[in-house]
Amino acid sequence: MKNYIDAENAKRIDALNADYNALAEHLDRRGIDANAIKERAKTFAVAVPSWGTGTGGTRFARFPGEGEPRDIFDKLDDCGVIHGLTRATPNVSLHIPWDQADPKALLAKANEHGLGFDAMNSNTFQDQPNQAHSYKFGSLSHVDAATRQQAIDHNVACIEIGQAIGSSALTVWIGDGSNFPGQTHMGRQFDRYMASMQEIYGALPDDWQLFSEHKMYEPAFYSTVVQDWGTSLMIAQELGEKAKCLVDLGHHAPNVNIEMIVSRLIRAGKLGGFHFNDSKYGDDDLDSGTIDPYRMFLVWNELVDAESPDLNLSHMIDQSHNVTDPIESLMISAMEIQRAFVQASLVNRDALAGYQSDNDALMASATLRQAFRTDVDPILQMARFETGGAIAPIMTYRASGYRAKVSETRPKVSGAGGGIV
Ligand SMILES: [Mn+2]
Repeated sequence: MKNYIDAENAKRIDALNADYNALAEHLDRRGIDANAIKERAKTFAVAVPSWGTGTGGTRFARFPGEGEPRDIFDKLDDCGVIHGLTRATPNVSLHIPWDQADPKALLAKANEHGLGFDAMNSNTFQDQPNQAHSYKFGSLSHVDAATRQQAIDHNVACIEIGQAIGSSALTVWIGDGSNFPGQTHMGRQFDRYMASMQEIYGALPDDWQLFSEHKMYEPAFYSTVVQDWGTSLMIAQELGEKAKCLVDLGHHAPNVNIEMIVSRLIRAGKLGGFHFNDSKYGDDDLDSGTIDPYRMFLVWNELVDAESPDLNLSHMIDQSHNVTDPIESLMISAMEIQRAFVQASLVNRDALAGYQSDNDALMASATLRQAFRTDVDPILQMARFETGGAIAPIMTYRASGYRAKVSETRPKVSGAGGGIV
């Protein structure tokens, strides 16, 4: 890939230098040092979900793409391409049992691409072949103790695998809930969930974090055990210091003020991280920044505002790619999330605070929009160029013919997809 990066960058570097200098001059007039922002851009990292490298599906069908990864090792190869081109995705988030493999082999493959491992994800929302107890009616909150124990044991096993590969967090998302009023006793169901989570928390190493991920609905359409950030906060507070809340941008009702949820969780000291994606109607799992980039900017505005050594967040992408090449979608998404981070870094916070004190709503809002409207492409491109990445990742990827090459050794995989969590 390096040869393609060099060749494609050579075509674009003169234009980039001109664009970068023009932007630097513009930012200088606003009192902003472009080089300092560029160095900040280089510190950005978002983890790629292993499951995102394959084509996802809807509730109705999955249409496999060419050269899809056959196993976790192919997925790590694809993640290596994404990071190599964007320099923004140094870590991979694994899903167990989808990515079950010998930890030594996982580490060796990750090292080959200079990748590390982010949060581990447990899976108790579907049954595996030969599983003793079914999750049809729930997992960690199931009425049957043996089923709950099986789900607890699986989460503990995820921690053990994670320890062997250098991960330090476990994300728990469950599909438990109910489809009909009266189907479950909501209070007792939550009690059972908390008791199970206490067991998992007890197995957590000292330097690990446990992320509770809420989701409003689906697959349980009437009631969901961990349905919103209030419940998630309750869980994190009851479990203890190592438990935090994970916010998946798609797991809210349309128009919910997610940036305000972020602000509240920061205040409570309980924000742990994000699953980035975008949506129009529900948990659409569309590419980050494709529907409402301003909302993502406003989320990042809160994060940049609250930046401190104590706020150490896990950023992950969580998307389902149904009609695009997953590598391209993941690259675009990583760059769009990075863009929001950089734009939020341009907000004149002293001016904003002044407008807020003066109740000048118009200028306060305009201050945010000025940062959001700034075209920071040259900063993102230069940050990539200077760290060995591609000025234009998508065009470089296409020029490399990577997908066609891997298609020769990876047969089409049909059947059920997964990964909308
Ligand atoms: Mn998620």
